[in-house]
Amino acid sequence: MTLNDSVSSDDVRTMFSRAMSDMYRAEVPQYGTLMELVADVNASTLAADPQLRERLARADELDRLDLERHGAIRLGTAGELATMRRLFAVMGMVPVGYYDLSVAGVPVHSTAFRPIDNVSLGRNPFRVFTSLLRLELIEDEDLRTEAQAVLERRRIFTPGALRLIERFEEQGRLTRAEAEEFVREALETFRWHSEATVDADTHGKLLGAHRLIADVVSFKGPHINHLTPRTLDIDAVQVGMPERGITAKAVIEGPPTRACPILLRQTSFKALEEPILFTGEGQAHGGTHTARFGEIEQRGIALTRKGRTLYDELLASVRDEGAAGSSSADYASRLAEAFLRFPDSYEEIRAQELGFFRYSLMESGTAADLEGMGIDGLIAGGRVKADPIVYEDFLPVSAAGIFQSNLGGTEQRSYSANANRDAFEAALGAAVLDEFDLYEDAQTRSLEAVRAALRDGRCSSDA
Ligand code: OOG
Ligand code: NI
Repeated sequence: MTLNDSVSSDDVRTMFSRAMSDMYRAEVPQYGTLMELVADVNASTLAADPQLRERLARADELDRLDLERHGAIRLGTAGELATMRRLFAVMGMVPVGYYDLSVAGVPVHSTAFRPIDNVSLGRNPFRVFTSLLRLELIEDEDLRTEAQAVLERRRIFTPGALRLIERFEEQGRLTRAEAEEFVREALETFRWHSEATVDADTHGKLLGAHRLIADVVSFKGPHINHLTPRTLDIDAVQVGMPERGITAKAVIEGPPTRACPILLRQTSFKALEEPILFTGEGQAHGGTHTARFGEIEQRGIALTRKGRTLYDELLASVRDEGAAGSSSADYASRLAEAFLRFPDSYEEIRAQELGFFRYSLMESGTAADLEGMGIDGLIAGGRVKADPIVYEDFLPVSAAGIFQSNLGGTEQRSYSANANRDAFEAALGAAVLDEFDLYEDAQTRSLEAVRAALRDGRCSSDA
């Protein structure tokens, strides 16, 4: 194989995320409507805010915006998770973060597969929120044994996908033809299958244990359950959805509307009710299943541990007063009020070390400038820019809210908090990376680049 006919993991990721988007648009028509709405809102937001456009361009976020989306899947066994890790590795996606959702009454724990280096993120930050079902949380022992047996029997990866994963592991890359075949084969795992692997009776019992358990156990594969585009103005999308015939979730998850967006805000619309065919014979065994939905998100600055602690505290203070019982307008105003304690200018966020920034040198200078003025002096003088680093990850409380609202709203089970990261990593066959370390690293590297550029008398952008 010559380097010419091989493709990079970044390219395979983009091929795959496009193919996934096309497939989902065909399967869930409202996804297409949503994509159009988001494209319209993003275009008008950028037109109205040239500074935002300039900042996104500088951060390499402008070109990736149209491609940017995340998906989510739910797996049934440790073996599935371990192979999924190898499949995503072909696309340069590695597991970042550990999320315990049992606290919120959802019997799964999760990670996000995503690219981690700046260049790859700039090309296409495609992420997949990946959950592993915790069968040990099913109380009924017989049902647990049955669910396990059903899961052990299924094969969610095609032989072709497995062969190409091995090929990638041996060669370190794929040829273009192999990559195209890989994308086709890998897509099969994420496709919707309307034939269930269980009979109607078992599906009913699984539903009784938890809707999510039924969603994982009853099917041939981990159908992608949503695909989420990134908007620059989620409030506008929330307002625009009903106008295009989409019924949005009542409240936006995450922080309130702010001048300087932090972390992640998300809203979604209800799952489709889809016909399924249970095992056993004949038409009488048809039924329906709701699993797939639409979601939109707006991303803001990644917070430091200190910033995240403040975020968690403020959010908890509002939710403790009872989010579910109150009206959505009341929740929004209480949220906005609580978050008055979170500084809403990038200067203040930086001064208090609440968020991560990427530094770039706008004008060349000398090493002495840095010593004389310090980084803050150079920023004040407009010679260095500090741009917010975008949050690339997820929020467990928001994820739980999205799960809940799409599982039918009334689903409330309580499992005690029992994070088990060790068990998750054992299933995964690898450790998950720490998101804070990744952002910290990006910030440090940008500062070092500014220092080096000053020393050499260049601008960062000349590098
Ligand atoms: C995943 C829900 C989490 C998000 O954006 O927080 C998620 C699921 O429903 O499987 O995708
Ligand atoms: Ni999502």
